[in-house]
Amino acid sequence: MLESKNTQKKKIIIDTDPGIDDAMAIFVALNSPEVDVIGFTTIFGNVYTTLATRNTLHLLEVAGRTDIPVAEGSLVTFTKSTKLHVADFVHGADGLGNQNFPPPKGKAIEQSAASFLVEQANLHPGEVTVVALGPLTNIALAIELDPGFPEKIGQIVLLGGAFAVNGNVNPAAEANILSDPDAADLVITSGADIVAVGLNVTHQVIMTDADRDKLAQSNGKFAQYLCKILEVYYSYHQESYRTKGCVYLHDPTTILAAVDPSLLTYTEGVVRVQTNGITRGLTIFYNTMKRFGEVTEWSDKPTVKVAVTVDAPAVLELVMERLMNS
Ligand SMILES: [Ca+2]
Repeated sequence: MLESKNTQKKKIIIDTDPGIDDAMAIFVALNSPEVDVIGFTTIFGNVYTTLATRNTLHLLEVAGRTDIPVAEGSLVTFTKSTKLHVADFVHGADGLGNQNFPPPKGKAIEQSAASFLVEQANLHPGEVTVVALGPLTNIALAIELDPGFPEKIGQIVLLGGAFAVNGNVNPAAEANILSDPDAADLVITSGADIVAVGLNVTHQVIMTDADRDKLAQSNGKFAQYLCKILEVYYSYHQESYRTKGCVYLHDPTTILAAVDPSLLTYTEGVVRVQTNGITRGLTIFYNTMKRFGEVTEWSDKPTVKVAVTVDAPAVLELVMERLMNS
């Protein structure tokens, strides 16, 4: 009976690098009745991949959802580079606010992230949404493993890019894209049904100190857990953005774009990613209006949807509700 109910829900796989706002996004997803989280894949980004795996397993133990498989992703970029950007100054050395949680009891499955993604896309063609909250390496590897993956996957909702705004690692680049621009360009031009949620949108969704107080006062287990790890994330924002008492909700906004796409509006066009030079990681959107006189690097590439506006109060309200009623 539960089985038949679940088939009505959107199946999602979360590709993640936890990460404090990843933790928040994972909890929101697990407490969203509209979706059925059928698996996790892990990737470097906020932390190295092995720590991302450990943190994902840990978060599933906190949530009491060790039934969901976790497949470990690539340890290196798509071009096999081991020179990775990790963001311990944003999330703490352990990725989860320097809380030194005990190691998880669970283990990742004996299957790579790319192979798991391909397997699930073949099992449920057109029905699986991948929500990519980190660099796009695993998705690019899935496409390399099975060139039919873009057609078989239902949708890829990705957190990445900075469309007509500055990046968050440097003026050009957003962190997830800069961490593996080659993978990002391959995925975004693959022809898959793609929704890109960039900084232009996620910077509008802000959690304040007052919201954090509400979490602390609620009895929700996710809210209580997050209050333990959020301090590092608030400190980073205060230092980097010269703001006081507020943080951006990048990953939770992206999860909710998969849960309820009507929370955002979108435009459609071709996106290319700069893979070298001082603007490495830059995402350039072409709205396809102008017919250029010459063939460009954007010509004949498939279009993607790019989020342009967000109902920020509604997103925040949903995040709060799902963390507090847990
Ligand atoms: Ca993330």
